[in-house]
Amino acid sequence: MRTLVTGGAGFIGSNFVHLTLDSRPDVEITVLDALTYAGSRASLAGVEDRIELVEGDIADAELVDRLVADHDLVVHFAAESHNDNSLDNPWPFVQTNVVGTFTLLEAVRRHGKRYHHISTDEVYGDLELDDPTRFTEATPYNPSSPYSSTKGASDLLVRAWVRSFGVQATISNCSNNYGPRQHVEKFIPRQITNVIDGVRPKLYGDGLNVRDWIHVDDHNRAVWAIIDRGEIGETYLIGADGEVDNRTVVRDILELMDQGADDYDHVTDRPGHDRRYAIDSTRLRTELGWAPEYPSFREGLAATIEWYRTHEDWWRPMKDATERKYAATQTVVE
Ligand code: NAD
Ligand code: TDX
Repeated sequence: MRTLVTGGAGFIGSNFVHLTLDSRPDVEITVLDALTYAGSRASLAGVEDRIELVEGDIADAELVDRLVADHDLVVHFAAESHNDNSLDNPWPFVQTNVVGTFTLLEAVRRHGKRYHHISTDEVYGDLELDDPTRFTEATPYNPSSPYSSTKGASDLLVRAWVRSFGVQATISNCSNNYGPRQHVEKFIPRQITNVIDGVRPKLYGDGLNVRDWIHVDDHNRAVWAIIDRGEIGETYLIGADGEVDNRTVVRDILELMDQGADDYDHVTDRPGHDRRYAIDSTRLRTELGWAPEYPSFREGLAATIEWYRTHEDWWRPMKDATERKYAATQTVVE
């Protein structure tokens, strides 16, 4: 199966490429990636000779048309993905997440190709800490940030292209991923690399916000389950029952890295900061037989810390610029 992976040089997309090459000998991969600040050839180290890497923009209609025509399946990971950046400058989020997705959909419509759309639980907005409900496929869209609203817009385009034009698409909305090759702007890698550098972890606001963590390989195995066995036109939520508050994550990282559990700082909160995300993945589990393979968040976290300890060459080039950017807007608060 000839598969076009957009965003395959980013965090989740590159892990998808590695996992697929390890487990699916029937799949040939082309990566389409603009190699923005978030994408790097280094994330595809070791598999360069087994894939084709096309450096280009998903909003380039001519390029996308040519590539889609030549593949059986498109798995669409490419996005502007960081909430903090979307608050600073929303335009690239509209361009890549909305116009880029539109461009891909038009190409798969013209050529009649299978399309899987990667999205996020953030399209559903947030939950109160004491709300007993979790997000399901039926939860109404209610995004908070420029990032999540552009992802929601892209999901709605996919639904409309299925209904109006019969495009052969599926959608997945996943919770927060962690694992190797995640950019150091994101919460977990930022704190691990801070600790390696002797810098105290930075917790936004009161630190009681909850995220529902899943290992990136469990996410990507679910993506394959949906491509293999999912129903066309349907949406599947992906989550591993991994709700943890941010303060606990920081304390776990400090303990696993032999530091005092209270050696962190509170910094300026993110404007509009979503309080809690929580996924009910019953549909994926019962209809498609998926289950997470990582035994626990803490074990996955320990393995992730080990990856950053042994791959400083991968993250060091992006660390200083990332922290300089944060320093411009975040200060330590009591
Ligand atoms: P990332 O920022 O690490 O990677 C994004 C990749 O897309 C990069 O390689 C970048 O170069 C590429 N890209 C950006 N703009 C492009 C463009 N215009 N044309 C071509 N390539 C472009 O993001 P990620 O965390 O790997 O997220 C991947 C997908 O998964 C996104 O769609 C995101 O919304 C979704 N998602 C992420 C999470 C998470 O926790 N990280 C959770 C759920 C869903
Ligand atoms: O330094 C930090 N300190 C901190 O307390 C950073 C970078 C983040 N945080 C908090 C904010 C969030 O409550 O940690 C939590 C996680 O933050 P991010 O890593 O920025 O992720 P989030 O905003 O939850 O969004 C992520 O999950 C859903 C991904 O970035 C999205 O692409 C995905 O859709």
